[in-house]
Amino acid sequence: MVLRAVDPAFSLLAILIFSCHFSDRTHSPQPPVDAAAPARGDVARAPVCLPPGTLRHRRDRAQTTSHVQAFCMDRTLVTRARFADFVDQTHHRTSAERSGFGVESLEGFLDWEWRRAPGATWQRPSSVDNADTAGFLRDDAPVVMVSWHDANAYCAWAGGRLPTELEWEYAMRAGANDQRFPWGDSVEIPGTPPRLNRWEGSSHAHNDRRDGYVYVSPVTAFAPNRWGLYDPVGNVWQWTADTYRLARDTLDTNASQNQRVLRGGSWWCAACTCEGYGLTYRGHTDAGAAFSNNGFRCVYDRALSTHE
Ligand SMILES: [Ca+2]
Repeated sequence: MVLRAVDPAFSLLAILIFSCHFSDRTHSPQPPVDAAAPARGDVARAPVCLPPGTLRHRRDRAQTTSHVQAFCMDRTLVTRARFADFVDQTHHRTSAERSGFGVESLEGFLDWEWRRAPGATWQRPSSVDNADTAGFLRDDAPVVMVSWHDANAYCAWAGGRLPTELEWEYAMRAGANDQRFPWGDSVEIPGTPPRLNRWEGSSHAHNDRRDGYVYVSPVTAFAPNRWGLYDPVGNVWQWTADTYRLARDTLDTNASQNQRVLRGGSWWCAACTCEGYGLTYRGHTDAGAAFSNNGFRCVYDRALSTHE
């Protein structure tokens, strides 16, 4: 069942606020190293190990250079199949299961409209069943309706942690300095296949389906970036470890311990709303919130053998 009106008390929570940070980057040029060669059909289980490097980036009108230590990162977003393994072994109860609802947006809603979906969980993220929402239920779909707390618990179980914003951007840029997307500054390259899963259409009343997906897409549906990481942007927002601050790198009285940063944009992001997909945008929401367009991947401080 879906509430038929926007819950005003929840609207602020439901809307991700985006700010643009067009950055000036320099990266270590060394190629990444596979932690383990992926077996056929098992690409999601093989993390990629990235070299150390530096990012020279602009934040809040100031330019700074940050050093990034070597780390390994999940090649793909965490899938429903992997999250199911975690739940089977730990009996973890997600934030949505505890609260009794998730938050969703569906084709036909108004732009920026999100609604509580009572009973929605990572296992059944959508309140409606149709050919498009069936994509949420694939084993190789990214897990959604997971809070920041759920993502942290999963990554700890997997022997890792959530990436910092710096690590996330370093990995997803893969050396693409001063670009809005890993492949350039334009979201589309004429004559080539779509590069990411985003919302296509003049509004959320109708999706043009040009990239093939209204909601989530399988985690290897689109080409990876040059370091072999899939869905560097688009598909689902990715939780990071960082607390959201209006002015990053500064002390800020608006900082909230409950607001965590997400990066990358999602299937819901569109030219008619936020254009949040891309390398320069930041999203943020409550650490306990579970949305149908939020997911995550983990990083590891050393090469590891993934869970079997
Ligand atoms: Ca799409």
